[in-house]
Amino acid sequence: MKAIEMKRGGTPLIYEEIAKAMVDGDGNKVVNLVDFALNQENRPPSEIIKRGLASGMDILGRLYESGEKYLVDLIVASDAFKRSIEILKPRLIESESDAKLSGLVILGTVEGDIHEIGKKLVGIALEVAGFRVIDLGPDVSPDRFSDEARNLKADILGMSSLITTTMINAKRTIDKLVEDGIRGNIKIMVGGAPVDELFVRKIGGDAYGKDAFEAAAVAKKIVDLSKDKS
Ligand code: B12
Repeated sequence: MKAIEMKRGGTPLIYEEIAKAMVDGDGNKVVNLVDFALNQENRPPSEIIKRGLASGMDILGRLYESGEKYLVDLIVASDAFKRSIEILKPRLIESESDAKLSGLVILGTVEGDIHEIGKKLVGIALEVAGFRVIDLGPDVSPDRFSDEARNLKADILGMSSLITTTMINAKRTIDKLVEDGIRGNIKIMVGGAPVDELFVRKIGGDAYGKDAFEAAAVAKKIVDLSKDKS
């Protein structure tokens, strides 16, 4: 592959090329460009995610909303995103990992919602920050969240919701933790595109994170706060 030139002003074109290949639905090209950016150009994995993959997915999401792209385009892009994460993950953890264990986080997408790319990125960012992460996957019921939280004695529960109508299942999960008597033992973070700080506060959560990198910073903060209290 030819060396990737720099845009005027020094912005590497490779990120735009990754985003464009996502939008064009060329999954193999996305994966090849990610591999090239990482291994030939030594670009930081976090930048490849933010400025390439997530940026492409954002553009695609808007085109889907306006009817110019279809569900099948989202599926192709999601598959390329997930394959790219597999390439980037070992390097992210090796280059940026914080050696000491910060605590145990269980993560999942709320009931009724199958979106999981954002959650996977949050999981990686938390591992990089030194947390042990157990990912329960998508479409997790309040009962299962509560059972796992109790059995695993998790420090933090992270819930993701990408669909407006399923956001309420984050509240149902918190209610279930209260009902099971374990709400006081665990900190709760909620995120996902339609979620905001106000919503998290209203449903009785502890923290909101706007993206994977903020999620890791916030997780460290709430774990430290709970340690200070004990
Ligand atoms: C990719 C995608 C899909 C893929 C998902 C593949 C997968 N395995 O994940 C597929 C094609 C399967 C899909 C299906 C559907 N989708 Co869709 N999808 C998207 C799209 C384009 C991108 C989502 C994404 O991956 N973004 C990239 C990641 C990196 O960003 P992110 O998810 O926002 O995550 C970041 C932050 O939010 C945050 N975060 C996320 N989770 C958490 C958790 C915690 C604890 C914290 C702190 C932070 C955090 O950090 C993440 C990383 O930085 C969005 C549009 C959009 N712009 O969001 C629509 C979108 C979410 N989908 C939508 C819809 C409607 C659907 C379907 C119902 C469509 C249908 N008719 O079948 C189905 C869902 C069925 C179901 N029951 O779940 C709507 C939701 C509308 C709404 N507000 O309710 C959206 C907004 C598109 C739209 N505008 O119409 N989708």
